[in-house]
Amino acid sequence: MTVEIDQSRFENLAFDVHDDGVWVVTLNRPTKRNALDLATIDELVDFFATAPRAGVKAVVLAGSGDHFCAGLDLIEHHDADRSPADFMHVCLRWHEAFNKMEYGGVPVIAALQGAVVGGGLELASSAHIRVMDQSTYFGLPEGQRGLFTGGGATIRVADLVGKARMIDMMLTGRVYQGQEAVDLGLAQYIVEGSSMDKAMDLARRAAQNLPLTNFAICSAISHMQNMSSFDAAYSEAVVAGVVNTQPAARERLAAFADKTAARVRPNS
Ligand code: 1HE
Repeated sequence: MTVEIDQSRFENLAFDVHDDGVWVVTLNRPTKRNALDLATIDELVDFFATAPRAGVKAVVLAGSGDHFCAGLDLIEHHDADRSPADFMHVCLRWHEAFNKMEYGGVPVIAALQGAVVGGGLELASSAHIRVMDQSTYFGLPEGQRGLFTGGGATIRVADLVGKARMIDMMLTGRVYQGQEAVDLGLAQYIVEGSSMDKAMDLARRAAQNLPLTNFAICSAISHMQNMSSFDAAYSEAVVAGVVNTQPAARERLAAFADKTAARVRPNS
């Protein structure tokens, strides 16, 4: 069951497809600092709904230009003069996109630079791995704009940094950057050079895992966090029953048994 991703459908996302199944997906509105208008959200829903059935082994999510993403398209929001119901539906569409990322089963590695703010941080926090560089900074400027988060920050950003820090970021406009952002959990990696190079390296490594194993890692763990420990343990057993008996794993287990598989060693 493989479906095709018709790249001609997309205007705000650009794709670079590699032979090893890694897709680089780039938010492509640099003149608007990759602000998320509705059309871009629709394209994210479209891509991430299809990717798990299209043989995409890993995604590197990037932003073109100097900034990853400036969050909600404030100009579109201003001009549309939306009703509460309209904006609720906008938010539900954002949730659909970001849930498809987090729960879709395809590893998503965000390559971050410059501003990762507001809805941009909500987008980044839906990725499984975040890589930042020295220019990257994180903020939730909603408070200063007279707005509130609507793309899942109350769940995902609070999960990464804790409730108190998220409230401080929103109340005071506090920005995090550098090693401190990594120490807080906003990113897992910080690099001196390009976040893209490191993200590609991580994506290539993840793409070598069996797809069903990656599916479990990039779907089941998030689902299980939403369950009681009792139900999560049960679900873990069911998922492990399926994943750990997959025929494709036998070769890897045999390689361990005959001592040809790499051993786990400390970093040199
Ligand atoms: C935008 C947006 C945007 C830039 N919507 N158009 N997000 C924010 O509050 C962040 C708002 N943006 C910024 O603080 C800055 O633009 C940046 C730090 C991201 C970049 O600064 P800079 O100096 O490189 O760019 P700029 O000169 O501010 O903007 C360049 C252009 O991008 C300009 O358009 P132009 O047509 O006048 O050239 C800006 O209008 C445009 N632009 N950011 C629309 N966000 C589901 S709820 C989520 C709620 C939120 O995300 S609230 C947080 C919104």
